[in-house]
Amino acid sequence: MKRDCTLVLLTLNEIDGLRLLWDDIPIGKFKTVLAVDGGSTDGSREFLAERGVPILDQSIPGRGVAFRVAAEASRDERIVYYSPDGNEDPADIERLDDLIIAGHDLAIASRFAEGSVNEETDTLRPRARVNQTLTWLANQLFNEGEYVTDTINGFRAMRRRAFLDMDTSVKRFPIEYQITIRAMRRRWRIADLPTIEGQRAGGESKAISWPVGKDHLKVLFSELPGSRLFG
Ligand SMILES: Nc1nc2c(ncn2[C@@H]2O[C@H](COP(=O)(O)OP(=O)(O)O)[C@@H](O)[C@H]2O)c(=O)[nH]1
Ligand SMILES: [Mg+2]
Repeated sequence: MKRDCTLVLLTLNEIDGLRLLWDDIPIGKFKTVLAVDGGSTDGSREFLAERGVPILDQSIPGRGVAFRVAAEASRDERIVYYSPDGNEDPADIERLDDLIIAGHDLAIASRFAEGSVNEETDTLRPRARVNQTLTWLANQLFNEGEYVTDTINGFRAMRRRAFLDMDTSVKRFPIEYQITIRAMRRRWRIADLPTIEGQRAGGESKAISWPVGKDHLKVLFSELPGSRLFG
């Protein structure tokens, strides 16, 4: 029996990753597989179309928009978001869904849990430090449950209806942060899945550090009225 779950591939010029990872993505296990494409021009769309993957377009760019387009189009109970760029280990796709089946509301592949590996090669690890600071802040302000070690990674699973009911608003990268914070505010059961982050397969990251970092802080502040500081 196939999983009552939609596997979503998020693409914006990821042809190298798609070629490298395709055979390891457990396509046949999911009732629905679809791609949300942000306007690729590198052959990603053709690659997916040749393999029978329906491609949804987004009217405006951004990962946040893509998350909602996928959830609105799906008819399945659960949803897993996967970005085929080399950073995310396809072996974790089914594990994330299993955590939702086991009763969690949100399952996140964590780059900072015990047993995780973060791909950053720079010895000062600026990206990891910023990530971990944002994660610490979210935990301090919103989390009453167990510490969530990676609030920002996009590789995650949820129940589809519950995600739509959350009524997220972020259009671009910090969508994951908004989801995690709202999940904390709603006291969702959040699972950390230690993951091994791989190197990007090709192309370039679309997340430019400073603007993206600033956008995360904006999300943090916009969620503040619901923080523990305000009771
Ligand atoms: N559909 C869609 N995918 C996007 C968009 N922006 C980025 N992505 C995809 O999201 C994933 C993560 O983006 P990436 O640039 O690698 O961010 P990083 O992993 O944080 O450096 C990749 O698979 C991108 O192709 C977008 O606007 N729409
Ligand atoms: Mg990436």
